[in-house]
Amino acid sequence: MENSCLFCRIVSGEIPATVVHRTETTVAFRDIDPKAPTHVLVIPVAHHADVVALAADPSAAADVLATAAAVAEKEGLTGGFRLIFNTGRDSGQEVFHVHAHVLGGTPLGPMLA
Ligand code: IU
Repeated sequence: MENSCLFCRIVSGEIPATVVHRTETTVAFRDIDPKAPTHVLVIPVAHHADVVALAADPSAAADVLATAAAVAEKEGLTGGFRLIFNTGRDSGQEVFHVHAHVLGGTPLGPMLA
């Protein structure tokens, strides 16, 4: 838990979020500025700045992926979905507590259009 980290404060419940799924090691909540009909962020409870740091914690990484899959099922994304980890400056990453964006609910088109 890092007090200055917004997503750590969502994990602790100090900052409200619309949580759609929670496990012992992960939390999934709706993005406040959704880019698709379903736009959920999946985060590990443990603070890791980005996916490079998450990769050093294979158990947490696997849990994030399993929660993303559970969210897609719960949200009824039977047509598929997109999973994005923005990582570092060039990606536009804004929040430095790793999060997987689960996007779906409509055909999303080519990723880099
Ligand atoms: P990024 O991958 O770091 O660029 O994405 C950060 C996301 O976090 C972005 O889609 C924001 O809309 C979202 N978000 C949020 O859901 N709740 C917040 O309080 C803040 C950002 I700040």
